[in-house]
Amino acid sequence: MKTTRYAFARVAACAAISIGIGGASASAAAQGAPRDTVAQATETAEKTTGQGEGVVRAVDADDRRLMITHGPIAGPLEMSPMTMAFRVAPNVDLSSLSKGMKITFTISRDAKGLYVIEDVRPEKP
Ligand SMILES: [Cu+2]
Repeated sequence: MKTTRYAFARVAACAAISIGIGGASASAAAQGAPRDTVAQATETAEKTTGQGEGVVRAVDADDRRLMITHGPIAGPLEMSPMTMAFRVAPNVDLSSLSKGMKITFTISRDAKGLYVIEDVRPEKP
């Protein structure tokens, strides 16, 4: 449990950086707007999606976050391989996921720079 918490804290910096790119989201957070509300409100045509592959490192069902070690993500979302935590969309069933599972996933980034996992598919053995 301790290592999981530490890992989430460590990757929070990565998330903070990506959130920080869209300056507007920082001011929204400063005004006390819940992030989920912001994410839903900005679900527009500016949302960009991409596909990734990775391994589940931790499942945080309470905060609806997934820690994933992912490979390179191609396309407009272009990301190099790393371990990071993602927010997970409400429709994704986290109960079917566990540590060590290989997955493919769909992520989106909204106009504010927030990444959300929209879909997760466990890799077939
Ligand atoms: Cu990443």
